[in-house]
Amino acid sequence: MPQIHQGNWTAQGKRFAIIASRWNEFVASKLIEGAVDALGKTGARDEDIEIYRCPGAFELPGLARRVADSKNFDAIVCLGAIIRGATPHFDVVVNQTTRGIAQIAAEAKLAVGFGVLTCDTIEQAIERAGSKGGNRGADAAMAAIEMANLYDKLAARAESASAQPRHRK
Ligand code: INI
Repeated sequence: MPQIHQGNWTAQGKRFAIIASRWNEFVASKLIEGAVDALGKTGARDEDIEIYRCPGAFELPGLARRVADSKNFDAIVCLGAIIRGATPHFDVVVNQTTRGIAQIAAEAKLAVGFGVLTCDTIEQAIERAGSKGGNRGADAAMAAIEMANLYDKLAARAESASAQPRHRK
């Protein structure tokens, strides 16, 4: 059997930053609630969760980058709600936000959960923020927990490999 490497869903002992925009605050606050609830249920203590707020989704990547650079966290969870009905520049905001957060997820040395809703209507957003479509804030938190644990495993493996080189001269 090949070895399978994946992270588990234990948040205990890890530090989390939730980064959330205020646009469509009714939806954003539900995403935050979902994320905090998921982190708590999987073992994170309140003192290990910090919440950072910014005006809109466009500001999320800049804030997320600085929070990542602070090196105070094992994972960040990015949350927001971009709703087409509310803006003619929906596509610009969506593209810049997703591209910016994806870049941090690929480059920064911590786990990143993506819980930014991109919906046509406020009703669709509400559905995904704790009513019948689940809560994307909670989903993003669970993804961040899993990836933080997987990155820890990779780091531990790299450390033990460098302590015991396989190919000696
Ligand atoms: N920001 C959002 O987070 N959601 C939106 O739906 C939205 N709309 O509709 O425009 C939005 N725009 C603001 C943008 O993110 C920036 O905050 C703004 O352009 C200032 O830089």
